[in-house]
Amino acid sequence: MRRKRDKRIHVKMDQPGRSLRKDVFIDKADISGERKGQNVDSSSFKNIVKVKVVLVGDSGVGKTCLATRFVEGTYKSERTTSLAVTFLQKEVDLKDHTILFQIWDTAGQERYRSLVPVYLRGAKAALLVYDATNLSSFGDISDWLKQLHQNCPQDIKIVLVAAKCDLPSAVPAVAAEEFAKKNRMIFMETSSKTGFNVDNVFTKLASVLIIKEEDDIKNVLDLTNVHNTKKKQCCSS
Ligand SMILES: Nc1nc2c(ncn2[C@@H]2O[C@H](COP(=O)(O)OP(=O)(O)OP(=O)(O)O)[C@@H](O)[C@H]2O)c(=O)[nH]1
Ligand SMILES: [Mg+2]
Repeated sequence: MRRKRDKRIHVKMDQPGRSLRKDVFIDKADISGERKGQNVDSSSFKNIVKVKVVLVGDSGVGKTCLATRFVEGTYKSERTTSLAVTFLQKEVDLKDHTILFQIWDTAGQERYRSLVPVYLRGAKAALLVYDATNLSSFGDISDWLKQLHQNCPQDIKIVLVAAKCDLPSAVPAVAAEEFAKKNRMIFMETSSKTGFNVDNVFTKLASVLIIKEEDDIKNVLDLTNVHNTKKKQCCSS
């Protein structure tokens, strides 16, 4: 029987990116880009877009449950506080693209805060998570947003995620929606317990990222065309 591959990697606090467990699965070729073009049947060619997505928010808001529900389709109600950061990955197919989400699930505990900026570097997307049953976790999202803007690329795509929406809410959804709109974020309510909207968060993110990818390609093509036209004009005169 084939062994199921573990998609999770625990990363040592002071050495981000280093795998601690020998038996964990990490497709290094995915990360280095070596896999591109391999085993690809030209009739089913998909444009692979790799996206580093970071999960941030206070401790206990439900980041790990969200990532685990999305990647493994499971939910555990026992509390396990994350240590530093955990790495998971999953592909999402959308139109003629495959988005490879490389998920960095950060620890929300105060003692890991100084490490968070290291993990945010190069993130193309972020899930800013608060606990809908906990008003103070919503109060802290401005600080998390500041961290994201200080450490991530300017054009990062952010989803404000209300977690634990299967429980009675202490945060009015309209307030969260307003905050998201003001700060150019997408807002989504989720429950990792029931699975409500969890996949949709990533599908929505994938569609926004594909639009951006297509715009970027179009801009490069436009620039190349302008350059070639100028060159032709120059040579013909
Ligand atoms: N009812 C309900 N409880 C949830 C849900 N998601 C998470 N929880 C509970 O909240 C606890 C904390 O969730 P975690 O995902 O570990 O929180 P975290 O944000 O990763 O916390 P840190 O790792 O400390 O940063 C879980 O053990 C669950 O008991 C949800 O959708 N519904
Ligand atoms: Mg966690």
